[in-house]
Amino acid sequence: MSPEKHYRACNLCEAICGLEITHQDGKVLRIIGDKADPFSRGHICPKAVGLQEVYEDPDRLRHPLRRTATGWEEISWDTALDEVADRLRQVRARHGAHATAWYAGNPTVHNSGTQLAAPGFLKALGSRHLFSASSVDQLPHHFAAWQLFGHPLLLPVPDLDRTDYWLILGANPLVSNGSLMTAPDVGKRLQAIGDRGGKVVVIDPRRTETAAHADEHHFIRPGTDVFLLLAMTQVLFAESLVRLGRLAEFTDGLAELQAAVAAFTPERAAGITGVEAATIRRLARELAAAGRGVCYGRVGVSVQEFGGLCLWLVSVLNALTGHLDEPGGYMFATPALDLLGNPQLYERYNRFQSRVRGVPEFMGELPVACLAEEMLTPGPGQLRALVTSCGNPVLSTPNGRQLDQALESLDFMVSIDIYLNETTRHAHYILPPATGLETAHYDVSFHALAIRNTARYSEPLFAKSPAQRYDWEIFEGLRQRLEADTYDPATATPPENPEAKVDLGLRYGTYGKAGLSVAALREAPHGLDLGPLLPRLPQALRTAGQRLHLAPPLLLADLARARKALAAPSALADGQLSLVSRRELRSNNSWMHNLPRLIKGRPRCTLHLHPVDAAARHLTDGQLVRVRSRVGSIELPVELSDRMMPGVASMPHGYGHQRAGVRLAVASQQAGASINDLTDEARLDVLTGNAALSGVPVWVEPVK
Ligand SMILES: Nc1nc2c(c(=O)[nH]1)N[C@H]1C(S)=C(S)[C@@H](COP(=O)(O)OP(=O)(O)OC[C@H]3O[C@@H](n4cnc5c(=O)[nH]c(N)nc54)[C@H](O)[C@@H]3O)O[C@H]1N2
Ligand SMILES: Nc1nc2c(c(=O)[nH]1)N[C@H]1C(S)=C(S)[C@@H](COP(=O)(O)OP(=O)(O)OC[C@H]3O[C@@H](n4cnc5c(=O)[nH]c(N)nc54)[C@H](O)[C@@H]3O)O[C@H]1N2
Ligand code: SF4
Ligand SMILES: [Mo]
Repeated sequence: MSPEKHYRACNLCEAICGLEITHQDGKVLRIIGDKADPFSRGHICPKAVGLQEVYEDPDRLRHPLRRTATGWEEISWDTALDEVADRLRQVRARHGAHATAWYAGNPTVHNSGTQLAAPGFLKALGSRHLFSASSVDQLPHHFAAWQLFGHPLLLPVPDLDRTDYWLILGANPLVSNGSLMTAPDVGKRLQAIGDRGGKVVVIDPRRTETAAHADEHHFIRPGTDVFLLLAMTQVLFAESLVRLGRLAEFTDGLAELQAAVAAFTPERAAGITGVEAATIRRLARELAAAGRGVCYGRVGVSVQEFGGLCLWLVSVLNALTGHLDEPGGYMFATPALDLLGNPQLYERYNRFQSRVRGVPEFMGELPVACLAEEMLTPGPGQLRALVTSCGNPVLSTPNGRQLDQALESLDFMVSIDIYLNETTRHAHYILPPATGLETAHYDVSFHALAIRNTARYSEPLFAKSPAQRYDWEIFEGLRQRLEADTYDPATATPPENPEAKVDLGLRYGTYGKAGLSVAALREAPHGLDLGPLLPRLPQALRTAGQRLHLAPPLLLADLARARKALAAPSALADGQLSLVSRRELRSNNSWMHNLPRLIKGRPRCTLHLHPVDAAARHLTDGQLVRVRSRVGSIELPVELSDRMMPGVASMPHGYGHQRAGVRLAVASQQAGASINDLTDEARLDVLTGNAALSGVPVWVEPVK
């Protein structure tokens, strides 16, 4: 056969770039950006080749594995699904449905098969012990959205292409390619802000790649953004800069908000944040004065002790300056497939608490920072089994070593995953789905978070082998077996293909009347542009009476913690540094380090340290150091960088592959160390349940 071209969306990160893949006889010849994709306009990043590398990776699992006394053995799908379902039933019979936990990792939302089929399986599983990567990531965004707008999935995004002022806190979109903001080619869009005379300001304890392309950058002490945001809010009131505009008609809580922030002045914020009072004041004035402006915060302000307050204040600042729900401001997408469901009041909060620490449930989930203790603490209700899907919590959640040990203590564990890695090595069974180029895909989540309204459907490029199963077939196979007392593959109904759900969602969605469906998207292989973001308030609000709540009681109450922290800042002990994470362009969380073309080059798992902090410890560039925290210690080389704020150290997350039993030939050679052997499961944003991964107090010393 001669070479052919295939068009699909890259599902490796939130930017959902269109790809043009040239292939021949089942082999990928070339991957470039799809210039005809109206959204990504030909942009891709180096990770796009990862799709080919995952497809070809000899370490990627293609058959179900069963653990035996002497090692792993390949078994058939029917045997695997039967035995896994039997084991899950046994745990349920002996210890009850809640004795089995579920952990869903990040690729869940990059994978419509899993996203749409896992809920049916979870219903059949019947456990309330549901955990996910959300509680080491964006739970504070959901919490704030629920409190302000009435639904955790009503997440506003910066309207990048029309803004003239972009204030960024704790995000590095030039490297991450954007998060909770689907915007392929952030670089060009950021450049365009400058070209039209606008301004970009970055607040980050590191002078990041994004900061290097911004007009202004300010260091901030990790975990203190809440005081900067409170002070900016205070300034807006004190200087009569509040302009609610159109929102005034349906907004509540302005007076309560004003009273609540009154004491948080820029002068008080300056001491704790390290950002000068005059700068804080000026930033508030600039945001207020911007014709089209937006304040945006992401992982850095979410994974900290005041994540919920930070994300609330980000929306508050946009609302008070007239930028919420306005072009160029903080807007809501109008997705073709809307996950919000029926318009009942959202009440999934604190319906139950975790057994050991008593932390409230939110969105049907418990904080993953509590997962290990629920396994290790004996007593009624102790977790006995675990199902993981698309996740590597041993490397991605706080105090990963503790979880590593806890997994060994389980009666049963099954992982739905494509690799034998740091987490799945503890499983009794691994069920590997077909993935990436072998699957059909619709970005259920990311079209809803995109800075333009768009829709795109991807067909599989290569057929999966007959020996493989799709993720949705695995979930449906387990669901049927758990639901039926006797399961007979001969008479069972065939599993429902998620394509039918996508199609239904599209046809009943906003653009359904105009003919949008899976069939229509198949006719548009480069994706459809459905236009710029449109104002959606108050109609989109899910609060009682469709009111916008600027001063929700749960958040106002949480300010007590901030007041306490301001009165008695938790200073670092003598010699301690504050540890934060960073991302790198050629890596993706923990799971793309086995791909030769991406991992090649000099080792990237290094500790960045300001020269002043290095000198104080007599450290030279490249030297091996030991980093210690309350929970553990790791070793890695140090890299001096004046891009770091003095007193702050940074390293990437997702490394630490040199562990017995992993089957990652390439990653094991560039193993690195895991930052989450240092992060502390006790550090939590107690309001939202999100782990406080940022600002971990650590000691750094030379390895003798
Ligand atoms: N200290 C620190 N910790 C962090 C972060 C940080 O910044 N600092 N970031 C946090 C964030 S934002 C996140 S999202 C989490 C991520 O945490 P996790 O989601 O737990 O970790 P990932 O590394 O994304 O693991 C993805 C897993 O999915 C598997 N996988 C890949 N594709 C597929 C597929 O198609 N199907 C299936 N079934 N499996 C697949 C991979 O093999 C891998 O095991 O980490 C968090 N942890
Ligand atoms: N190349 C690549 N792309 C990715 C990923 C990846 O691993 N690699 N992961 C994907 C995932 S799962 C996600 S969630 C997104 C995340 O996307 P982003 O939110 O853009 O994440 P980061 O690049 O980690 O940027 C977070 C920034 O916060 C800063 N920071 C840390 N602590 C604080 C603090 O207390 N205050 C402030 N103001 N800043 C702080 C860090 O220095 C860092 O620069 O990226 C996604 N895209
Ligand atoms: S930016 Fe994200 S979506 Fe685009 S090519 Fe890179 S990994 Fe894929
Ligand atoms: Mo994430």
